[in-house]
Amino acid sequence: MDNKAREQTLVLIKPDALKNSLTGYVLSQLSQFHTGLFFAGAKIVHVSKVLADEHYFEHRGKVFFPSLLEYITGRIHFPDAPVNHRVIALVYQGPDAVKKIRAIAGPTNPHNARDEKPGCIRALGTVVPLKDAAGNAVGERMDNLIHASATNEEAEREIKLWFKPGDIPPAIRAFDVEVNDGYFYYKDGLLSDTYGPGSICFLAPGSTAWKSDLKILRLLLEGKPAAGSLEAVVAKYLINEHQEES
Ligand code: FUP
Repeated sequence: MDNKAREQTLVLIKPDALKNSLTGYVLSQLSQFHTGLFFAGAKIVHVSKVLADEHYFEHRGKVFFPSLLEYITGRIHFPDAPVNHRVIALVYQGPDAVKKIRAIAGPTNPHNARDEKPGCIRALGTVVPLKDAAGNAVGERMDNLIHASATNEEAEREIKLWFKPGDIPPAIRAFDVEVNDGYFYYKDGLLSDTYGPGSICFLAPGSTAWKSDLKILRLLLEGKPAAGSLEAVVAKYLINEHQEES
């Protein structure tokens, strides 16, 4: 397979799409028949706050950020049903995967989507005004049904954030992997290569990991700066390991 054919993109079917029973519609819109792309990976994910924060890290500090995290973790649409705090994460693969899926998803803001591209998926979303304690409008949250990677670089970062290599069949993996030869433990935001009470072993010798993750972990163990955060590496290993308090 050449590099073009290996192109991958991440799609998240968000909690508002799940609540409104739009999963079938989204999958149909994105199907191989319409896009020429095929599934490389799929999983149901209980979105932890750490995973949400890493996924949307470029929006940290913006007025809508806290509400965006509440939304993607499912707390907005299922306030009384933690069992429904989940999204469907998908990897699509094939030539121009990023561009094709973004085109079908449509503009970020559902109001713009309706004006500029009626019929796109996000045209069925909604925009919710955000207010401060005094009731003044301070921004808006866009409930736009699906996430779709915006560039190939973002697709690589996002796929490696949501998926372990083992979630994707070896023959269709697009990013380098390595068989790990060390122990990596995590506890309270700290990384270690030795076990301590309460720490979680998230990678053991013999398991296959993204090469770039192992590079980050080895540098962090040596106390050196790395190309990514510990949380961004660990978050995927903790996916579906426990249910967070709502
Ligand atoms: P996109 O790549 O289309 O998902 O768009 P952005 O990265 O710009 O935004 C990420 C998410 O933040 C989108 F789902 C929409 C949301 N957002 C808001 O809720 N309010 C804003 O003012 C801007 C973005």
